[in-house]
Amino acid sequence: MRIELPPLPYTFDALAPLISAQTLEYHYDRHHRGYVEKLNALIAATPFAGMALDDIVKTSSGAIFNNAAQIWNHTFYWRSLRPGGGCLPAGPLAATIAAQFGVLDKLREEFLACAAANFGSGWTWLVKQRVDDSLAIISTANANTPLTESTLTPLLVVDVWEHAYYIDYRNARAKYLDVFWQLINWDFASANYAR
Ligand code: MN3
Repeated sequence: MRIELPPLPYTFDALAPLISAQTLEYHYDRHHRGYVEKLNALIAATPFAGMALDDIVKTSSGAIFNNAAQIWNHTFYWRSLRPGGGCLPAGPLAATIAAQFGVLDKLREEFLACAAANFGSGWTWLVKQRVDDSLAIISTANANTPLTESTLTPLLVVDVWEHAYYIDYRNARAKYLDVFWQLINWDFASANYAR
């Protein structure tokens, strides 16, 4: 059983002009697909062949982990974005944001500061801490992912690897982070929180 590349949930030009079709084409069709192809080559004839992607991420290390986690993280990232943005946190997530941060702009400020400070290549996540349903903002390096932490439920993620923004914004990560925030799929995050 091959690990499959999940379909992009929208067209390459759906996030333009904030994130260009060229960026999405490279990011999805080359980077994301590349991790899938590498993983399938790496796991052939190993005990990981035939395992579900989540289980590979949770039980592997080294190159197999890096490629498997990058597949999972990218699939989660595409779903964290929504063409046109335009929705807001809802339900229990909205209530927890209000209780913990007061206004959404305060969460924005803290999230974007964490993402800006994520040194090198990595991911910045909004997560639910299962112990008390509180929110936390965490950065992970390289392919690392909260999927491996049984105490955390990921809600949304921004990819801060340079390949996510270099075509559109060169080295200006802050400009990319600003457009990321405009495109967040809060319906996805709210559903993850309520789970
Ligand atoms: Mn990426």
